[in-house]
Amino acid sequence: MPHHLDLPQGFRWGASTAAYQIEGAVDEDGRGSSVWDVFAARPGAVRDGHTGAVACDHYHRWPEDIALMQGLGLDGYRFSLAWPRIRPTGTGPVNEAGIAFYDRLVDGLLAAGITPLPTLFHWDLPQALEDGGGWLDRDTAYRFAEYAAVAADRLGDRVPAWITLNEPFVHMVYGYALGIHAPGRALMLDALPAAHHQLLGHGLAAAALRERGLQVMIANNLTPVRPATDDPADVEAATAYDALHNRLFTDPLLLGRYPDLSAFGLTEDLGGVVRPGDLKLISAPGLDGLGVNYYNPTRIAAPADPALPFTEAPIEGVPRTAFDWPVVPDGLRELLVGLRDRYGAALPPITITENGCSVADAPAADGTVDDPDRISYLAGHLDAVAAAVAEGVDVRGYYTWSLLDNFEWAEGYHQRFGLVHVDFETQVRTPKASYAWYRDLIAAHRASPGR
Ligand code: PNW
Repeated sequence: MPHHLDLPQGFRWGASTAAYQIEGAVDEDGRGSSVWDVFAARPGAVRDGHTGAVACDHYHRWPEDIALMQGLGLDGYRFSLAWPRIRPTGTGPVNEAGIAFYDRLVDGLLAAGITPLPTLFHWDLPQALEDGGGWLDRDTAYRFAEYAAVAADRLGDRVPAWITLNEPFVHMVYGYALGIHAPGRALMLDALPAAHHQLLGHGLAAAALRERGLQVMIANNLTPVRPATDDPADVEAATAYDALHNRLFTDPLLLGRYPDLSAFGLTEDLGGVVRPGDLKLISAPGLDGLGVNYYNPTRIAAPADPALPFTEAPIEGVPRTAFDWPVVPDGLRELLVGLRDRYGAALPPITITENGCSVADAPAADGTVDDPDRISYLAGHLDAVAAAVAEGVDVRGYYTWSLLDNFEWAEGYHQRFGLVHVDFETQVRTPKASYAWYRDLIAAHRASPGR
């Protein structure tokens, strides 16, 4: 039975991926080295020493992957451009062979009736820029805008809407504060300049896209934050965490100012990093859409250790994914309604740009891959989107993470998020039960939209 969803006519159905997680071909056609190539080569950085050197070999198998998207009946496909393919050292000449790959991909998508939705930066910074300080260095924001202009000049005739950054929060925290992701720096709160410089890069790139008549979005990792108890110390800690995870990356874009980060000992100018005029550059281009990546809510308690003003508390009594992330579909409704309540008229239309779960999928003896846990995860979260829409939130589309099992960063190939199983020995793709379920859901919604 196809699941019935009360979502608007014209709601856009999609799937998401990212360059380093699927492309492979890291040394082909003039691609430069990225921070992820270097980080993954460090002993102990990625589980079992996995790297993205081959990944899903999408660089060569993209026609087969587009056929899989077509089989789903997708309206849109969110992927990312590898900056080191387009401008290998981040500053030098443009690499035509790298652009040619995205030309082929975009043309292939359009021929299949699928709208391309590229992300300009999904964490694979050219290593040459990292050697100069990466996102801790203000210049990286200007280099990002130059690269955005090149990509827009070459692909903008066929690509209407663009996402500048993927999850600047996760990139700052995992990449620069904790060192779990590339570039592997563990600076704790000294990572904050990476937040501002990514946002500045967004603002400068957004202006370049706008000048070329293109639409601009950003994909933020957002989470509803719940205090562990109603004890005022827990509530205060939850407010501090919300400012760091959510508002730090959304207030500057929509309200033109940073949230109060005094709980972290930070001044309004983030210790002198924010220069006069920056917030105008960040907010002035405006956003045509806010991309929301949602996986789970966050529960926060008063600090156990005084170095940080919060501590994360476990969410009990709910199912967990193979990644051990709690499954709380209503958290997505709560998040969407909370965004509308917080930002009101300043909130642009929302697209869910990632949502999905890791399941320990393996083909059965007959070759099929049954993933009921993923189907129930997706069904529950789509119901939550429909519930938010019923409460008046303007949500325009849903892109599931992910089309394919892929290189899951520090977890290597151990976490499988795909609607399509990938055998990383043979590169054989096998659509899972969730693939057929999503295909049928999209078809049923098109045949009878809810509102
Ligand atoms: C996102 N967390 O990353 C990324 O955009 C994807 O590239 C990634 O594959 C996907 O989610 C699944 O992990 C996240 O710990 C990484 O809260 C970590 C977290 C959230 C998102």
